[in-house]
Amino acid sequence: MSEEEEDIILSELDDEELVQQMFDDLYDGLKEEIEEGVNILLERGWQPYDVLTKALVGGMTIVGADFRDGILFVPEVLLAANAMKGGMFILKPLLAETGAPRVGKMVIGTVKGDIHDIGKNLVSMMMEGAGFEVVDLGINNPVENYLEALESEEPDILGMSALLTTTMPYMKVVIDTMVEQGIRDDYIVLVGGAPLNEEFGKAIGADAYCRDAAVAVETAKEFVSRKHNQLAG
Ligand code: B12
Repeated sequence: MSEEEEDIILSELDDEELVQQMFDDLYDGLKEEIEEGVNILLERGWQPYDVLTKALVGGMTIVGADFRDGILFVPEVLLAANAMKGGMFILKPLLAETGAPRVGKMVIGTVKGDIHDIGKNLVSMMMEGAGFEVVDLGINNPVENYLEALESEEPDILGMSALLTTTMPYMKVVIDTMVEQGIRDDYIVLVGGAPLNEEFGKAIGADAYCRDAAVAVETAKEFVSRKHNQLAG
């Protein structure tokens, strides 16, 4: 084995090198290495949220760019997503461990025709960490799934995720159906996903578009406290 091919020992790298190596490992879809990297950063005292955003989301951004540019294809991106999920699985209980009091309930799901779930899962994790109860409907949800969950779960918030320009208009189908049934104003509707923006959120009648999971938490808290104040007053 030549010098370059020798196995890299992750624990011997400094933080910056390790994060760079994790970008490479995520790119290569190496789940075990990603899990090891996450554990090492945690052992070194990194906050779970920093591991998530700096190492995992940072790595996925690179994957996203190369997917867009036709350098990576679906099978490779699936492996990268799988590696990312391995890391997220370790972080999930830690992010949820903040002991925050229950502040509200959210039903969340990716819309019909769309199977991207990493962003949605991240939002769920961060919301749980902030004290929200989250009911996750998974991917590829037709309007009926959302309506059934709203009725049975009685959440404060409905969250919808879409990563494709072809599936994002489906959010409007869901909101329009809620309007038709006279239940739109009973819920706070938050939408998110890479191709969306604030203007789109307004145009389809959502309460807010959230750029990332941290903004989702802040926005959710704000709307829920506003709602409770209205009810009280
Ligand atoms: C991983 C990935 C995949 C994986 C998904 C694995 C999985 N389990 O999710 C696989 C390989 C399966 C895949 C498949 C496809 N993909 Co894809 N994929 C991606 C990629 C690289 C990363 C997405 C991701 O996970 N990002 C990381 C997370 C953390 O970010 P996020 O999803 O944006 O979420 C954050 C925010 O948006 C927000 N948020 C998200 N959801 C919500 C919801 C709420 C309520 C709130 C408040 C906030 C919020 O908070 C999140 C956390 O901060 C993107 C590239 C990109 N730039 O987004 C392409 C991308 C989305 N995919 C794309 C395409 C074209 C496809 C395919 C059609 C490819 C094909 N030819 O088959 C299929 C579609 C399958 C389908 N029907 O859904 C295109 C979409 C282009 C477009 N204009 O529509 C992109 C943009 C790549 C590109 N540039 O070409 N993909």
